[in-house]
Amino acid sequence: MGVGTVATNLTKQKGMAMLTALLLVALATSLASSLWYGTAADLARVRFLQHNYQAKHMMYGLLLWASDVLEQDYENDDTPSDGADDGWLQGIQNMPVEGAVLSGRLKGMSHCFNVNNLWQQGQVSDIHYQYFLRLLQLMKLDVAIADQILDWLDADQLPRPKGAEDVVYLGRQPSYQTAGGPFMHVNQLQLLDAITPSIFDALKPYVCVLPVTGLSTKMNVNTMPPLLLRALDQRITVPLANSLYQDGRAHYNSLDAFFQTSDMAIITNSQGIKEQFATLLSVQTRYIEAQASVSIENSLHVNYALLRRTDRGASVVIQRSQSPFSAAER
Ligand SMILES: [Ca+2]
Ligand SMILES: [Ca+2]
Repeated sequence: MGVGTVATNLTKQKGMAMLTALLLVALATSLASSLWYGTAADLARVRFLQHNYQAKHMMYGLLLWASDVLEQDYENDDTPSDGADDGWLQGIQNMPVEGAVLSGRLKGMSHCFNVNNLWQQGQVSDIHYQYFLRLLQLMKLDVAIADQILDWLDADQLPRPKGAEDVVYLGRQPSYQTAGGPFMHVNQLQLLDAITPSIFDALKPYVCVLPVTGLSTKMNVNTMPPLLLRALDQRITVPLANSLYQDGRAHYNSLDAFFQTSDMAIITNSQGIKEQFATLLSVQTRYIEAQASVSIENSLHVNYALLRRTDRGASVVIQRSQSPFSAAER
């Protein structure tokens, strides 16, 4: 073996040692970074879950607060009634609590016509149907909308004269079927054959979707817009509706007070009108949308709840959602 061969072998061995060392360093670095990443990801996950849990309980707290505020509102009232001037509409903004910032807002849902009222206990509610037809006529909209809503609500597959059942919607891409039961969200009205995007935009300030549990829901005369007041009776003119609405500041303590206001007295003195109106109207806001926002570090948690008030004013949560119950803004 010559000197040259020994030197070459030594160089090779050094090279191998260097390569092994580099590989070990690379492996150690990769292990360390994977451990660090794993730990950081675990920490982020734990923090996320902790924030979610904290936010959920803070939201429950906000809803309990809302129920208290709503109960106090009726306690302080001899004849409980709600208007746009009610204190509970103010909500709370940016209240700091234990590392979080809370905001809560309540929005009345009794200013609008609940389309689920059209079908009650297996039949058409004629008072609500006639009311809705008058509203559609005032808005110069196709009365087919009423029949199509009824076909969506009723359990059969027999289309009404201007209605639409599954056969119409199964031909769509993608296809879908009628519910054969109540609407769950006002945005579902867009699924009806007669409701185009522009018709839905026109309708959405005046209609809503609320559960009907044996009793129909009522509209609050203190918060109904003039157009919905006009739909009550063809004798209610634009000036009369505007004077009843009082630029949104109306606050009648009872339906009798509303019936006796200005020219309404002439209309409500007709036989049976008060009883008919009382089926549709009240002076209270019994359904309320609550929006709760909890901001923790850099995460924002927003949730919605639909509240129903009891006779005493306190509220119970009947639905929860990640999105509003009122129609989405375009
Ligand atoms: Ca049907
Ligand atoms: Ca039908």
